[in-house]
Order: sequence, then C-alpha cells, then structure tokens
Amino acid sequence: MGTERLASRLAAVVGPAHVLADPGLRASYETDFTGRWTGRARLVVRPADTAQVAGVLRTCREAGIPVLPQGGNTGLVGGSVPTPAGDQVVLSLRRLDTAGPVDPDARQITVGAGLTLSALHGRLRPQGWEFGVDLASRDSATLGGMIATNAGGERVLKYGTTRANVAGLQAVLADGTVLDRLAGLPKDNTGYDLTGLLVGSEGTLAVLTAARLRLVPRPRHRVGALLAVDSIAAATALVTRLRGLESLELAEFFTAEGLDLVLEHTGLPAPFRARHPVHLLVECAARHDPTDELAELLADADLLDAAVAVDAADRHRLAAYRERHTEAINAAGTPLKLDVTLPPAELPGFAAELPALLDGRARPYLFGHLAEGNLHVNLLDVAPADEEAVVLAVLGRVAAAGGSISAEHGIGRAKARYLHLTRSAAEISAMRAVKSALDPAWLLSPGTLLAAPD
Ligand code: 2HG
Ligand code: ZN
Repeated sequence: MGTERLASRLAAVVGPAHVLADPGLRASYETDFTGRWTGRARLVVRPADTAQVAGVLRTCREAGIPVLPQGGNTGLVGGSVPTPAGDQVVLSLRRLDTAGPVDPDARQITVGAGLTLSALHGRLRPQGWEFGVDLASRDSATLGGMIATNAGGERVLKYGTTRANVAGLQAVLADGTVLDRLAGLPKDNTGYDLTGLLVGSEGTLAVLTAARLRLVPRPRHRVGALLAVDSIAAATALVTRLRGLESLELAEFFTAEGLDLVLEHTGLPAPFRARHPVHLLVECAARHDPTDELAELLADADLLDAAVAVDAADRHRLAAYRERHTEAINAAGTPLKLDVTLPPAELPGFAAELPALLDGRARPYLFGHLAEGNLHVNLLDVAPADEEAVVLAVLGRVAAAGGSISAEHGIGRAKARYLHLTRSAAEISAMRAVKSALDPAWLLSPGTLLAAPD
C-alpha cells in the first residue's frame, strides 16, 4: 500500500492532525537521546485511546506494515526508534496520558501508557502515595515505555524493578485484539500470567495502552548522603553493610572521571574540596526519621568524605551529581552504552580488568546501581572499526562472570545479536515461539530483541 493511501486510512482512525508525514514533524520520533540510534519512519501516528490503537494496528496488519510502539523515546538500546529502512509506522502512545483516582483499599492506580513518570509522581505526592520506581529520565519516560522495558532505576533494592510494581495491564495485540487485565487482583491464579509476559517484552508482543500500578504510602522522612570512598570494592562492601538498614532505598555509585564531566557540563560546584576516586549516593526513607541509624552505620565506615542532606532541596542537589551523568557524557560525545549486571562479588574484579579489556580503544565511564551489581559502562571515543570487538570483549567477560548483558535497558536493536551470550538456545527458541504465537506476521517492533525469521 502506498504511503499516501496508508496515511489517509490511518487519518480515518486517529484524525488527520495525528498522522505525521512531514520529515520535520517526524524528526523527534526518529532519533534517540544519544543520537546513536536513528532511522526513518514511514509515518508517525498518535492515537488518543485504546480503541484508536486497535484501529491503527488492524489497519497496519491488513496492509502488512510493521509498527514500532514508542513512549517517551528515552530508551538507550535503539528499541524506540525506527530502522533506517523507512518502512515502519511509529505508533506514539504519548497521548494516552490519563490517570485514574488512587484506590486506597487496593493501593493501586490505573494510568494510561503515555503518562510520564514525573506526572505520576506529581499526582501521587499530595495524596500521600508513591510509585516505587524512580529514574533520572522521569520527566520524559512514560509508564508504557518503562513497563515495556521493565525499567529498573534507582530504588530497585527496595521496591524491585517495574515488573514488581505492575498489578495489571491493558494491551492490544498485532491484530487489534484488546487484552484487558486491569483488575489488579492480588490473588488470581487463573492460567498464564499475561501481564508478566508483556512486562519487558519491548514492544514485540503487544502494544501496552494502560496499566494498573501498585502504590506504597509515601514515607514521612527521607535522608540522603554522598559518600566518598577509595575504590569500587570499598563502595560495594559499604553497600552490603548499608543493606542492613531496612530504610535503605537507593545506593548509586559514580567515579571521579564521570564527576569531572558532570561538573564541566553542568557548572555545579564540586561536592567536596578534594577529588575522590569513587562516590556513593545513598538515600534512606521511612515513617520514622532514619538520619540517626544512617549516621550510626557510617560512623565506623572508612570514608574519605561525606555530605548529608536532610531536606528535599539538598537531596536533589546531591542526587544531581549522579543523575546528570547521562547528559554530561552525551555532551562529551556519542557514547557506546553497555548496561550490564554482574554478581556483586565479581564487580570489583570486572572494573579492575576493564582497561585491559578495552586495550586503549575507548574512554570508559562507570556508574550505576551498586546494590544490583548494575554497571552502566559508557564508552566514548570508540572508533567504528573497533565497536564490535569492544562490545564482545566487555559483554563476553560479563557473560563469563555469570552476569547479564542487559541489566535494565533491555535488548532493543543494540544487543539483539548478542542475546545468545546470556540466554540459552532453548530459551531463545521459546521466546521466538511466543512471538510467533502473538504476532504471527512479526509486525511489531521488528529488529528489536529477536531477529525476524528469513
Ligand atoms: C541511569 O541509571 C540510566 O541513569 C541511564 O539507566 C544510564 O546513561 C546511561 O548509561
Ligand atoms: Zn540506570
């Protein structure tokens, strides 16, 4: 089907103003935040509700047109932008940004897939509730995108990944069939867990349109601290001790090199007078004030420096040193991002071996979520000819150490060909069978996660 005819069919579903054909209007949907992943959409379609999503999918299915669902386009593995082939319709879910009332009995809320995380936090805060998942890209990341990628973020040690915080979903299959699992019953053993299957499926099995989210009462007190230590090993050992505090909510690390870039990019003052090798950002939250228990635990820790934040403004000031890494690294170049998990005991050894693995082919920046052994290995200045070898050296080492080649960003297009490093042939073939069952023509998010059959 020609693009003009397709556009008019889709305009009949979503209205002409929401079918974007003009390259200027399409541009922000076609390139990711880093600029590394870019492509061309045949059209961008912006439905307003679930019925329109179903109509778009039915139209594309009939015409055999591939569809790429997109949320806030904050993904970092190329799964949220179309391929350069120019054949995919980008299906933006951003207009599905509704939020229902908080259900205090169930401790849940129903939201549209296009609601941003910040908008959700803003809605819950005055009502005394909180969504456990939080991450640096909260202003643009949408709940649908976060669920599709099973986003992790900064509070996994306390609340788990997005999966643990989703009680139900509404989703549309490639043929336009709507699956409605929004009841959010805490006990419901009636067959396959379709919600669990769709969480983390990266847009390959269905298009997520709404979610039933679990909430927690907003803790009355939060305290933060930025701690300087002399090595990643010391930071890891400190996190192990800090986990003895039930109130611990966050334990994030970064190194001197990353902090240098953040200071240069943001103009923020240095957190300490001296330059320290490794920083650990921690936060504790509880109904009681956790300041004393944190101070007690830190009293005999081997710290090079420490700053404590008891009010929200100070906490945000300290958190900025960690949260602004992504933009600061981006300002310094186009990073090659390898988001990996290692068993905690393997982490210091991996970090020490990294320079040898890279062998001068990249400038590394390490930061991430220490409690889960989740390292964001950001590499600058990798020559295109070295990319494949560098990726294989790092991911191969992670696989050999019993880690995972994607901790929280997903597989996307970036790592599809490396999936076999940490998932077995039997697992991949089971995944392909599920994909074929739910999307027989392989029209959803082609190229993401699994290579299409020949
Ligand atoms: C974070 O933890 C995000 O801030 C982004 O997962 C990580 O930029 C990255 O590599
Ligand atoms: Zn992260």
